[in-house]
Formats: sequence, structure tokens, C-alpha cells
Amino acid sequence: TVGKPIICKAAVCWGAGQPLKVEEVEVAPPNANEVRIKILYTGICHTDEYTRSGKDPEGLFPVILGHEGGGVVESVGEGVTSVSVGDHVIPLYTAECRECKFCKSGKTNLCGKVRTTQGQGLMPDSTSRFMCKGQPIHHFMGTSTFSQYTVVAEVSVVAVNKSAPLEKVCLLGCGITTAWGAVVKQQGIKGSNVAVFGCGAIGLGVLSTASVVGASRIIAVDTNPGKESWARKMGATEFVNPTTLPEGKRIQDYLVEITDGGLDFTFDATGNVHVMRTALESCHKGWGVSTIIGVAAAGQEISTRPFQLVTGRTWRGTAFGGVKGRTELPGLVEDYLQGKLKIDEYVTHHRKFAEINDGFHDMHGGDCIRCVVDM
Ligand code: NAD
Ligand code: AHE
Ligand code: ZN
Repeated sequence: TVGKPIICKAAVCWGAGQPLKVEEVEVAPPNANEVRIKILYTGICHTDEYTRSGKDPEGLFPVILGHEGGGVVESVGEGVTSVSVGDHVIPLYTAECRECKFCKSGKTNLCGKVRTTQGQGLMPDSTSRFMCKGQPIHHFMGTSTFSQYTVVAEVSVVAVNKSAPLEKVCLLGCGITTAWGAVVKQQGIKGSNVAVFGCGAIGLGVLSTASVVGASRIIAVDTNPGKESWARKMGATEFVNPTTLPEGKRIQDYLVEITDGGLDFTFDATGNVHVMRTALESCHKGWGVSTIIGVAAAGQEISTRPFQLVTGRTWRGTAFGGVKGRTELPGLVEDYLQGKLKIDEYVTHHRKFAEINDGFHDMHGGDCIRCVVDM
């Protein structure tokens, strides 16, 4: 049977820097190897704001943003075998086809199957499933969860345990999984000293996971003093506000001093390239490893003295925490259900779909960790 288009509401961003507008859109049925999902909840991640604002070099407009969603499969295209109608699912901006060079390498979670068209805001056949006011609207990150219905590639979706509340596990679509993977995919964090720059959802998730795996000192760094109690609640053993250091004292020098030579592991969860440099230079000579998680604006570049690397520090980065979504997300949902993984703690704000722009404002407030939108 051939599916029919669905008319529903979606938050469309018509141009860089513009607020979202909830519009009536037409969502085409899924083609072969595609899945149409009724999105029930979505988080708002800083990366949605980054693209909305026009800072993303890959940003395209008009677009339906959103990549941290949870929903129910409404229909599937020909050939779809891994999910069925009625399944509770999480869309994945990092696909997992299990057959491309990347997937087969065993070295990375960066699947190559749909990434090119995904970056062009299109489905794998180079067309869009969204129409609004007579024109096609771009997809975003292969997920577009700011729509009541969305279409994704089968390789970009995973079914999870139906007993898990989607208004919580939707956050596994990005923030919490990214933070978890950034820590657990690295050897040696148990017993080590760690510093985390930026205590948003990502940074808090990193320090929480570092605490769970048994890091010894966990130093949280944030310019917002309001983040101290958050950081300590999630597992930080210390909190440093770089703006309160004595005049002329650089944060990297301070951290190197108080840790007898520097950190074993540091993480940037700010997206600020100066902070990224600081995080690298806070690492211990000979072995310190700094991981970039934050996403920087178009035109921004990182720099440091090469001597920092010559003398044994490693600079690396991670997307979606190095997690292979179809293989690993069901297990993370089970961990959550068994109380081994925190999610509820991150949800500080709730919004109705009509108030999605207020959710973006919440994010700028400094007291919002994650806002979950009820679609
Ligand atoms: P957020 O805005 O909630 O958190 C950022 C935190 O950094 C805030 O608490 C802020 O006060 C703090 N901060 C800002 N400037 C600082 C400075 N100079 N020194 C110390 N702290 C500072 O954002 P988030 O949702 O937690 O996301 C963090 C970053 O991670 C963003 O850049 C986002 O785009 C990126 N991200 C990357 C991935 C990935 O797969 N690599 C996944 C999700 C998010
Ligand atoms: N489009 C930007 C880069 C954006 C970026 O790095 N995205 C992360 C996920 S952020 C989730 O909140 C990512 O997964 N990157 C790997 C990928 O393949 O996009 C730019 O600079 O062009
Ligand atoms: Zn995100």
C-alpha cells in the first residue's frame, strides 16, 4: 500500500537568525528504506541554536531543525526491517549502516552512508519530504524533530524499550549520549584527574560519567557561578570559575598548579575555541588528552604552540560521543531504566510546541540545562 502525505505542524526556520514559526507542513510518505515518525517529544540542543543563528557553515534555510527527539513509528517504506509501525524510536543524526567503510572499520561511529545528503538538508535520494507554502523545506541533521511528523532513513533510527518515557529518553538522541560516550570510549579515566570546561548538559554529562567510571578528581570549569551547585550535584569534586582567579592568572596555569603538572583528561563542552586551547594546555605533559566536544562557529579555528603536542599532549574530538546509535542506544535506555544512567536530572524546563521559541530563550538564561518540548 502506498502511504499518504500527512498535514501537521512543524517549526520552520525561514532564514538565519530568525525565530522559528510553527506552520502547517505536508510530510510525504516514506520512500523505500525510510521511516515516518510521529515525534512526541524533543529536546533543544545548543547545536539547534547554533544553526538557527547562522553560525553553522553547513546551515541551510528554510529548515526544520531539531535532533534530540523521541517518537513512534507511523509508517515504513519498502524494505524497512529494523523498525515497525508502533515502535518507540529515537532518530539518529549519526547514522549506522553497518556496511560502509566507516562502519566496517571498527574505528569510528561516523557512518558515511547518508552523510552527504544529510549535510545538504535532503533525504538520500536528494529530495525533501517536507513542503510548506508550496516550497520544499530542508531537513536538518537527518532528523528534523521540530515537526509532529518527520521522515528519516532507516539507518538513522533505532527502536528502544517501550516502557521508557519518551519525554526523558529523547535526550539520548544527542546530549546525554554524547557526554557518556566521550568518557566511556576512552581508556584510563578510572583513577585519573579530569577537568570539564562548560557545565551545560554536555559538560554535566561528562562529569557525571567521569564520576560513575571512577575518576579521582573531577574539576568543573564554568564562567557562570550558578553552575557550581549543578556541577557538584552531578559529581564534580571541585569547581573553578575562571573569572574569579587573581588578576593575570591564566586558568590553564592555575589548573596545572593545583594538579601537580596538569590533568590526565580534559574536555571542552563550550564550543569556544579559546576555551579549547585552554583545555589542551591544562593537560599533563607526556600523556594528557584533551577532547573537543563543543561545536565552533564558521570561520573559527583552534591554535596552540605545536610544542604542546610535541611534549606529549593529545588533541582529539568526538561526535555523538563515538556512539553507534542503532547498536548502543537500546542498552543506554536499559541503563536508564535500571537507574544506572541519569536523564531526569537534566530536564529543567518543559514547553508546549507553540512555545518552542521560549525554549530557545530558556537556553540562554543560564539556569536551563535541557528544555523538553511536548509536540
Ligand atoms: P550550553 O550552552 O548549555 O553549555 C555551555 C556552558 O559553557 C555554559 O554553562 C556556559 O556558562 C559555559 N561557558 C561559556 N563560556 C565559557 C568559558 N569561557 N569558560 C568556561 N565555561 C564557559 O551548551 P550544551 O548544550 O551543553 O552544548 C555544549 C557544546 O557542545 C555546544 O557547542 C554544542 O553545540 C556542542 N555539542 C556537541 C556535540 C558533539 O557531538 N560533538 C553534541 C552535542 C552538543
Ligand atoms: N555543521 C557544523 C558542525 C556541526 C557538528 O560538529 N555537529 C556534530 C554534532 S553536534 C550535536 O549537537 C557532529 O556530529 N558532527 C559530525 C558530523 O558528521 O556532522 C560545521 O562546522 O560544518
Ligand atoms: Zn545536539
